[in-house]
Amino acid sequence: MRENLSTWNDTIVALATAPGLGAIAVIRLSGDKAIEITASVFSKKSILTQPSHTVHFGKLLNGVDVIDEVVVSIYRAPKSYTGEEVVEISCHGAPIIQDAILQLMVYAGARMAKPGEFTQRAFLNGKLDLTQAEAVADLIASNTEAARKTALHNLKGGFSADLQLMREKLIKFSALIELELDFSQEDVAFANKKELEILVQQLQLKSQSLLDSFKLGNVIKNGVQVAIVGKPNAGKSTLLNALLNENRALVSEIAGTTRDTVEEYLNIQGVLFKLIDTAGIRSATKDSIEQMGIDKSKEKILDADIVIALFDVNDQGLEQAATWQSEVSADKLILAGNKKDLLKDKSILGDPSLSDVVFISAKEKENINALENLLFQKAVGEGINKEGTIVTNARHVTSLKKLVLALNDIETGLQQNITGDLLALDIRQALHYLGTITGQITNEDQLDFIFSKFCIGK
Ligand SMILES: Nc1nc2c(ncn2[C@@H]2O[C@H](COP(=O)(O)OP(=O)(O)OP(=O)(O)O)[C@@H](O)[C@H]2O)c(=O)[nH]1
Ligand SMILES: [Mg+2]
Repeated sequence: MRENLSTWNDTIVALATAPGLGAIAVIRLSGDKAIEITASVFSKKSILTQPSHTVHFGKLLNGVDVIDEVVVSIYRAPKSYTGEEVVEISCHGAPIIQDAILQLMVYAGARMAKPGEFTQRAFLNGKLDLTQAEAVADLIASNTEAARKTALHNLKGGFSADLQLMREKLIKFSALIELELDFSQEDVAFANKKELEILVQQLQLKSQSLLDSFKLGNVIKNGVQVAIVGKPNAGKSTLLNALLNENRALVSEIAGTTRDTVEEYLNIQGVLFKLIDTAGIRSATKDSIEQMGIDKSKEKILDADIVIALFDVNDQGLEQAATWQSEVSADKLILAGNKKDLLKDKSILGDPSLSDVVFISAKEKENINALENLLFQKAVGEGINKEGTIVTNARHVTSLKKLVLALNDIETGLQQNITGDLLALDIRQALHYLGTITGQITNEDQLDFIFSKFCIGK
């Protein structure tokens, strides 16, 4: 498959920096003719014979027209990002210059690169495996510290290393069992079935823990949806403003102020939370617009990863807390008792049936930190500080799930003492799914799909 795909011998070109005005822009070429093409429009000295990892100042010429004064960096194959001949041209950052140079390169024989094509070539040339290539996209898209760290861990091969070790051990067993099949007349046993059983159990544990890490991985990569819900006037919009530290949502003493949902992002300790302020929920309203808001709030409760059920502690706090506990599952519910500054009878704060409640004053910004910590704990737990790999990619989850099933088949087979040829089939199946994750086994459509999500120039 790789041989087939790497027959793309076009030289590609793209803008590597963000489009638009900047002090400097970088245009990158990769392919057999990258240096040749650049040399044909570069003046002052010939870069054709220059060694790898060198930079050269000169002019880019369209005939006799000077397009720009540029710095050209040369990376010779295989010591480059893509593993091919690579040239990076740093030019002045005007969009008109960027366009002129791209056109010049296409005229001189390069082709515009597709999204992710540089990284795809790096993968096809064995510079990166698939999980590492995917981590490049994640790294570029990362918008929090936690997302950056996880992507970097995977880019350095953290995820692949875990899987590669498993794969090698399994390949060894597969080889031994196939050897047994060759000698089947002679009744010899090369593979130790007990050892295989132990390996399969270790693999099951490992894949399961990788699968479990996806809940956290998803949080890190995509953020956490938090719906702030409660009765009208509970102080939901005031709480949103307190968490954001700005007056984002309209606050008033009139019940039913918020009609449409208001959404804003909050970064807590490197994890992104999408806070959604909703319309207050009351059982009966004649106002049809308010009713639409209420229906939307109920939808948000279903969609949210975490629900902050906010109630006024001065208004039947015990009853309200109990209602929320019966309506929202405990794993996503945070109960917040608001307006504690107005409490006349403070005994409610020590009430054992309200031990799960965080008491706050949104208006006075009291205990907002405790609520933030609770949000972080609920979404992430201790996971983020743990060593090890966190799966963030839905494609990997699908393959891991299939891997777990294949491993279960091997285990059952071993218990039922099935014949070597059937066992070998099951092992091959498990190896297949392991291979699809790191990209040893893949198909062209899938690769195109993965790389099409990259940005152009990477
Ligand atoms: N004393 C006190 N007043 C608060 C507190 N939080 C909110 N309020 C007041 O309660 C009133 C309602 O606040 P909002 O934030 O608009 O309430 P809401 O839950 O968004 O209301 P709706 O959008 O109508 O559903 C306002 O007058 C706020 O100033 C608090 O902690 N203490
Ligand atoms: Mg409101």
